[in-house]
Amino acid sequence: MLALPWLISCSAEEPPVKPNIIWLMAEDISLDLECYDMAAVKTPHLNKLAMQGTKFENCFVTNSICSPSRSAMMVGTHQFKINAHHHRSNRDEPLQRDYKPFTYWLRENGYTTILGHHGVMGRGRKIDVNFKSEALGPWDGESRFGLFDKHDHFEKEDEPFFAQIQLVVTHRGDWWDDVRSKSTHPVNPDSVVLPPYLADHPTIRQDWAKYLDQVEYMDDEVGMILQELEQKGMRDNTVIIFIGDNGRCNLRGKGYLHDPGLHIPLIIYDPRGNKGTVRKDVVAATDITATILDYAGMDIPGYMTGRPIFDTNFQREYVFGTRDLWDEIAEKSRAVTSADWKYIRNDKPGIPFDARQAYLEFYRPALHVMRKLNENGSLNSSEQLFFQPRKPEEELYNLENDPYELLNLANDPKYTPVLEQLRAKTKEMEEQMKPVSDVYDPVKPRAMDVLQWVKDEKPGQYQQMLEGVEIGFQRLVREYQTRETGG
Ligand SMILES: [Ca+2]
Repeated sequence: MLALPWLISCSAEEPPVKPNIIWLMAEDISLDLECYDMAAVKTPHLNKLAMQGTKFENCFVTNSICSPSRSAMMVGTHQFKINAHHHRSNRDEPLQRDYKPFTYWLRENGYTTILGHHGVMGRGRKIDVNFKSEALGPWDGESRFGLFDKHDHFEKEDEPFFAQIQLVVTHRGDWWDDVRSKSTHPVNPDSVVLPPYLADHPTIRQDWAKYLDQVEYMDDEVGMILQELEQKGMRDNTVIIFIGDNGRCNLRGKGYLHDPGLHIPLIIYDPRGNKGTVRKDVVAATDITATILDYAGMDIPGYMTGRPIFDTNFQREYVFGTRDLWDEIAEKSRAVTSADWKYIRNDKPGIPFDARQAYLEFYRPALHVMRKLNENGSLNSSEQLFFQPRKPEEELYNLENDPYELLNLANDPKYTPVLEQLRAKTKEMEEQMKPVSDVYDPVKPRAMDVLQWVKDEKPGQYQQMLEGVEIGFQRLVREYQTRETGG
């Protein structure tokens, strides 16, 4: 057995040395890494981390878009319970008494908490939670709402430290073409393997390849951070957690309770051991929060719905997923996922999967291509699933036989007992997670106005978008705002 410095320093009299903890959060990715068998992508740094650590094959977020999912992880409690389930809502409302961001507890226990990194794209400082918060400063939950102590740099004097670093590159943005054009090994669109619910079309292959280019860029950023740890002599006392904040931004992914929306990569590297372990049990993203407090040697607060993953008593049968408001689409869907089954209840079946949400019109080239193919009658039955005029009221999938969730068994009498069990489980979890408050204060999305403006004022670019070209949402927002202010 390797003698690690922090183990040597432990004796019966001394408390164990607290490890540094780095939480890397990649935006909008499903299991799209080489170590999860995604074709055509190379992720050597994350492959190595998985080989030296623990790779989780069944980790699920509790909501498939940024802010509700991140709110849940920040508190370690399901976003529904803390009334943070509506995207970009309630930003002026403090968390209810007794609930605290987990960084509060880390700070109470001697950790320096750090947000961002000096070397990653955009500095990795995104927070995006649906309760009153500030990036830096103290927290008391009443007049002070700071989540972290400092930005961008971890140093010896910060030890033990916790750093949360956002890896934004995989989020759709105007930089995607640039990243691809500068890649010395751009992903070959002919080598990608598309899921069966996407049409095999050159534009869709190109978009998929471009997405994988971003994943490779992100992997390089992980490599850079690992190198910095090595150089600073922190590699042997730093736990590294890698996760996606929600699934990939494509059909059935981000925004949906289907597998690509909820199912995320999770790799935990602990220099003390567990090397090369693969775990297939079900884990919720909120469990990561509890695991971090566990690493810090702390008890888990009673309000947390997450549980420490490495506790010998850890056992989770289901992850409860919800999808509620996102911009102008006020959805209401609930799901439970086990290792073998997925059940989804769609309380608003009249809102189709293709809900024509303004923001997403800019950011899903496959959607525009497939809408046209659908109008021409050129989609097969798996590809058509997304374009049904209504959602099914209930969906039931056998994940073992049908990992792409193509065959809805909800109306198959053979599976009625499973359906009834999971339906009841969903209701039970919804009751358990009943929100502690009913404040509802959403932010008005600007994408609707920008989309209308592009239609009216930039018909050429709008037309391009309908052909599957990403026309640059962020640039257009800036232009629209400049026009609005007349400056
Ligand atoms: Ca995200």
